[in-house]
Amino acid sequence: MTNEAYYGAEYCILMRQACEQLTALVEKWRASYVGETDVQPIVYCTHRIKSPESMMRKLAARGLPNTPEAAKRQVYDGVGFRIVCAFESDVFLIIQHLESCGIFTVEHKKDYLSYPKPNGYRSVHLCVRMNDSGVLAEIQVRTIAMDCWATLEHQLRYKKNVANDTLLKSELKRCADEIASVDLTMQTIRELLKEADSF
Ligand code: 0O2
Repeated sequence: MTNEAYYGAEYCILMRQACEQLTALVEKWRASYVGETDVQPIVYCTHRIKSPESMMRKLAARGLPNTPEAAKRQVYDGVGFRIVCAFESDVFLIIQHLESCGIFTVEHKKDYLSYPKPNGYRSVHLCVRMNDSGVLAEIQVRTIAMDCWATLEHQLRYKKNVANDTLLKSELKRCADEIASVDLTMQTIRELLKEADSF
């Protein structure tokens, strides 16, 4: 089924507009950071509109009515926008910018960076409502290292029934912990270089 057939053509336009507004916001920040800091905080962004099949699975899993209306009113990540940052401190910097940008209202915040999920997943999610259209969106902000883990983990096992799961889970968790340690070391190296620069 196409997005238009499921969400409706008009709503699809609003969803795409939300992606464009978020992209423009990020591009504005990227342009204003050039030359100001040591490393560009935002490495890249991606966005997607959740496929009808994936949305229907989520509605069913949450026990919500299997209707496009429920999808539009009760699920935030119909529009998913991801911002991938260089360092952990950049994640919190970008979250601060997002919270005060004025183009949407933050309705929930999930800080899996300060409080990682048991499987090792680390990101900050803002569940937002666009101020002009009322469209719901989920903005995920994470480091480039964690994005690498999350992308592979998503393909390998997230929400899949896999044989030999205990070993897989613990190996993926070990990788997530190693990545968290790399993020911390990179952050420390950055601070040391900044200090050296300021002498
Ligand atoms: P997709 O294919 O990315 O769209 P949920 O747990 O999804 O039922 P909720 O409230 O939407 O409920 O959860 P949350 O925590 O905000 O997660 C929403 C999205 O975050 C997920 O979307 C994933 O993109 C990402 N995410 C959350 N936890 C994990 C994880 O453990 N591993 C990975 N790789 N990604 C995660 P969807 O709809 O599940 O999937």
